Amino acid sequence: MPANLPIEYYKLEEEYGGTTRREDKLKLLEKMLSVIPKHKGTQKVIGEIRLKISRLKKEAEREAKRKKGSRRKGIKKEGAAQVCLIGLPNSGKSYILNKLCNKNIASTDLPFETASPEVGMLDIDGVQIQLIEIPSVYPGFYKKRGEERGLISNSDLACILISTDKDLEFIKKEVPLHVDYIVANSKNLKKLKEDIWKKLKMIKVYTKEPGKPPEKRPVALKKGSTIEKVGKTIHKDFIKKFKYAKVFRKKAKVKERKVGLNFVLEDGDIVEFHTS
Ligand SMILES: Nc1nc2c(ncn2[C@@H]2O[C@H](COP(=O)(O)OP(=O)(O)OP(=O)(O)O)[C@@H](O)[C@H]2O)c(=O)[nH]1
Ligand SMILES: [Mg+2]
Repeated sequence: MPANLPIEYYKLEEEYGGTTRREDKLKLLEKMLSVIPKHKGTQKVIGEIRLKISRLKKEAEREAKRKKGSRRKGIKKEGAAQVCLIGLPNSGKSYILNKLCNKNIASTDLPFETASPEVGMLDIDGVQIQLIEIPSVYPGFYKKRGEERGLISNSDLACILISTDKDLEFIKKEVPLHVDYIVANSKNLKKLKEDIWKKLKMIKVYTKEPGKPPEKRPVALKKGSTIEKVGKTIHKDFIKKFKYAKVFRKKAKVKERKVGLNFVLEDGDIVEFHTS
C-alpha cells in the first residue's frame, strides 16, 4: 500500500536527489526519518532509508580507515635498494634492525611486538640500503595485511629469518614471494650483510673528477650497468656533453682505459668523465 507521506518528506527527497556530498545526504536522510509518521504503511520506506543511512556510514568509515592507513603507509623508497625482513614472532627482525641500522625498536620476548612496518638505513660500504621490518607472519597474514603485501612486492629483496625448515615452509605458504629472497638462519650480521649485497646483484662505482681523488661515496648500480647509466645518475649534462670516460680498474691487467657510453662497468670501478 502506498505510504501517505507529508509534503516535507517529498521536499527532502527532492533535495536529496540533488546532493552528492555524503554528509549532506546523511543529514537529509535523518531529516526524512524524522518527518515520516511511524505506522505500518511507512515501515518499508523507513526501512529503506535506514539501509541507506547505514550504507553511507559504513562507506565513510571505510574511507576514514583508508586515509588513516595511507598516512602511515608513507614508507618512501630510499637508498639504492629496499630489503624487507620477514619472519615469525621473535625471529629477531627488530634485533637486526636495531643492530644494523642503529635503531631503537622495542625488541623483547613479547611476540608480535612490532605491529606495523619499521624502517632503517643499512650502510654497506657506503651504499645506503633501506631495511624494512615486516610485522611477524601468522596464519592468514597475506590476505589481511595489504600494506605489508605492497611493501614486500615493491621491495628488491626479501630476507626470510628462520630457525627451522618448518618455519621456512610456513612462511612460504603464507607469503607468496614475487621478489628475490635469501634465507638466514643465524644472526651472523656480517654474513647477512654480505648475503644481502650479493643477492642484490649490484655494483659500486666511484666517480672522480680529473686531477682529483675518487669520491668517497660510491654510486650503486645494477650489475651490467654502463657508463651512460652512471652519467645519468649523477647529472644529465655528463651525457649531453660527453666526450669519453676513463675507467680505472685496480685489479685488472689494463688499469686504465678510455671508454665510451656503452662500456659495461664492474664492482669497484672508478670513472672519470671527460666532457666538452
Ligand atoms: N642475543 C641475541 N638476541 C636475539 C637475537 N635474535 C633475537 N634476539 C632476542 O630475541 C627477542 C625477540 O627478538 P625480536 O627482534 O624482538 O623479534 P621480532 O622478529 O622483531 O618479533 P616481533 O616481536 O613479532 O616483532 C628479543 O629479546 C631479542 O633481543 C640474536 O641473534 N642474538
Ligand atoms: Mg619486531
